[in-house]
Amino acid sequence: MELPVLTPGQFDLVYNALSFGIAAMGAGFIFFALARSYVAPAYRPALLVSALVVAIAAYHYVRIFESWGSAYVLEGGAYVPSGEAFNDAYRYIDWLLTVPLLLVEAVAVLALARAKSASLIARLSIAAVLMIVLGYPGEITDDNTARFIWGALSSIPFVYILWVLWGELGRALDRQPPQVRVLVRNLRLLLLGTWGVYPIAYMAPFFGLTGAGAVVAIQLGYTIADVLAKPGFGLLIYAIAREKTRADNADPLQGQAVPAAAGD
Ligand SMILES: *C/C=C(C)/C=C/C=C(C)/C=C/C1=C(C)CCCC1(C)C
Repeated sequence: MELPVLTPGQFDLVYNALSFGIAAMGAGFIFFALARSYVAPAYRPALLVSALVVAIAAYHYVRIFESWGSAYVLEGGAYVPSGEAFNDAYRYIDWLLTVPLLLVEAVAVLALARAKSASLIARLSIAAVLMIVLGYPGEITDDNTARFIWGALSSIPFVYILWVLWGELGRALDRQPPQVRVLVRNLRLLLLGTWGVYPIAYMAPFFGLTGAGAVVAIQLGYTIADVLAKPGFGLLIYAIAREKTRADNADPLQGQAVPAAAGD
């Protein structure tokens, strides 16, 4: 999209949101890397994937932040395009890598048989790649008709992913211990609630927002959704892993305390 002139308030809003994105992803990485030792070994791969997701996102947020800063110069009290492009591709490349990993996390909580998990991950990942690849041409065009058509095409795999995950997570509810059930239910709502923000932010130009308003709404929407869908989602996965560890009666903290006491 062609960059509009921004007021300092509009420029700073996106600048600060992107900066917050870096902090949230970076802190998430440290948390998930350290939290691994608080869950049973069976649940560690899910936390490792959470750590990977936020590490990839932290890197891309640094690049988006830099790109935003160099796309504008302050001139006579307004932020005007510097002539350097704002690179939206960082976001889409980030999604291409992190969305399939988030799907792996979601499927991991389902605790399905290995073959069923693998085929589910494969189908959902193909749909995720289609969703992102079809959304990109619409994201970078100034033509609203083209934006609408690409967005509609991208929504087909999007609806498929949410439909399949909603159903699978629902069926998984019955297999969970009672304390875990409410967390899986929340995970399902978080998934729907946060993934739903992306197409809404994408459609900002159709809600009467033009120029500066649309650019700011899109960047804010994607950043807030990313923080909830990556570190936020990871935290809920961690909570589920903790509960399951307790339910399996294999709390690694107790496990560590027992041999130490016995050795004294
Ligand atoms: C961490 C990043 C995540 C979870 C990204 C999710 C992205 C989407 C669900 C994007 C969906 C889109 C549509 C459904 C239509 C318009 C184009 C997209 C790509 C914004």
